[in-house]
Amino acid sequence: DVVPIRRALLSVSDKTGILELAAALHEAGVEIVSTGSTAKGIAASGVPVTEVAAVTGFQEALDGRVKTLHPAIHAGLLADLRLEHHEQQLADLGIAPFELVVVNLYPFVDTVRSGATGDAVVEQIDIGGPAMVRASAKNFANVAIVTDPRAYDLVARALPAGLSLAQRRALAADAFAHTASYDTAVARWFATGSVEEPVAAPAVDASTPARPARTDGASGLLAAIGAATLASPLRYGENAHQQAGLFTLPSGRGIAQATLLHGKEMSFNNYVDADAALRAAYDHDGPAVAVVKHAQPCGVALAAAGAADPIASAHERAHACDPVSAFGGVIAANRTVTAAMAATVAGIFTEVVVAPGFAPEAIEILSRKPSIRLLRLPEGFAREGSELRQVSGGLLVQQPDTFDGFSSHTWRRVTGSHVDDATLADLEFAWRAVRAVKSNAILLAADRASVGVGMGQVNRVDSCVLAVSRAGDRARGSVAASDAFFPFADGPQILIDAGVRAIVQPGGSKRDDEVVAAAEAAGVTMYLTGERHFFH
Ligand code: 93A
Repeated sequence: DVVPIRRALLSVSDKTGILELAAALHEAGVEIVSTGSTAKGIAASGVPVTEVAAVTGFQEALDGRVKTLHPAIHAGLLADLRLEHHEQQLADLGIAPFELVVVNLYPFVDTVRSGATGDAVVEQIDIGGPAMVRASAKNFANVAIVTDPRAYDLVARALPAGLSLAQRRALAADAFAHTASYDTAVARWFATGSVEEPVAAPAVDASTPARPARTDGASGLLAAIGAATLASPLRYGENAHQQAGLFTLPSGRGIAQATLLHGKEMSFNNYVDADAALRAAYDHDGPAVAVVKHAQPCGVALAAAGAADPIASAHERAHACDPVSAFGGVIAANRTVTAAMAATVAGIFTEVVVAPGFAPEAIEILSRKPSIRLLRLPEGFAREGSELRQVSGGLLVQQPDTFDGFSSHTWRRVTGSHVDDATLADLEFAWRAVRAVKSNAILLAADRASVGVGMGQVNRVDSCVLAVSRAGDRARGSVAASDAFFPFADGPQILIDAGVRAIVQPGGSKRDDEVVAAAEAAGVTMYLTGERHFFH
């Protein structure tokens, strides 16, 4: 899949590194075609170069507005040489293909920032450059497109063999991102007279992490944020009067990179909720679904054992946890959405379904609903290696809660008798599921599905009351997980009174004795994990 480079087109405004690259290309026997001042520079450095005008037979015209906009150039960029008739037509036209294109665009943003106005700015709107970039990127099967001088090294090192398909594809992604952000700046200038983004990327000083040893991942993220680009201005933020935008990280493989297969554009709140749902669904290895409202899981479930359609089963069980709250919710699945799951979802008012994939019938069923958004995750979906929260005047950065001590083998049983394997599995499920719930979090589970969730309360008693009331009759015989210790016995007492059989919690409260005694008195089995899962 390596395409050997024989002919390269070089046309750059930012001349950084271009002479070194030209020299390396020449040394590898590559023919160099180039525009005006780029060609002049290369020729002056003693490297042979063919002027674009010699290829097109057409002199640069209209003060350079028309240089490379010519079939003799663009057919050479767009010919798909995997197709015999393309190869034949190119030969008939007497046009040679390019295998490498190096272009960066007129410095539009810098020109605006320098204080230029009116025609001087308009003249800096590059037309031929983006056309070459986009043509070559589209034709990544045959052409390597380089828009960033930092990638010259990669090209030079690949000579004389050329670049692999995967490399060309990655370069094409960068190229389209480059032209997209360029046009975003142009559009913004036309609309507002400025190129500055309405939602500023956080100003970050990544150079001096306070505790380098603990913030390695964090400084990587901070550096990445510096390179974050405005992927799309959102219609508005949390509310209609708030401006907002989605910025993507160059290395991101998350919700921000997901593909909208169907439905209206994603809103700010949709992104927040979908991410929260993924956090919950993707914490489980088996087929799992989470239903989220206002960034809180109102149902998390694994498939029932032996279910014919596991992900449909997981969804049904997650939905059943709290059907009232699930109305207008966001659903995340950690497996491909099947037709059976889609058929159930179609009957429930749902804002977003996000999943690693959708069966064709599932798309057909769900796309009959115009407003539901279907989002496919990028391949290799992963949450960021660091989490970040803005505070006034700064940023808080932490490692995500990826603690993996979920096995009951590491827990300490402090009351009751040994429970059976099914109950242990429920406790392990609940202890895992509760960490996607905002603190104070209490989650009741039965048969590896949540049956009542008490979330986001400012005291643990209210979370217990909420979980129990949401579970209703299902509280009896269920198991409970608490994201942090019980400061008093009043919380667990509510669970016990509702008929909860077993409780898992971190322990570590000053009044653990009282908490344990309440469980002991009721014959409820209690496990201490020694680790908590705050999530605020
Ligand atoms: O004025 S353009 O929009 N028309 C063109 O046909 C064209 N071809 C290349 N701008 C065009 N370019 C741009 O010229 C490239 O994107 C690059 O930024 C610049 C390089 O010109 P030079 O080699 O003369 O410095």
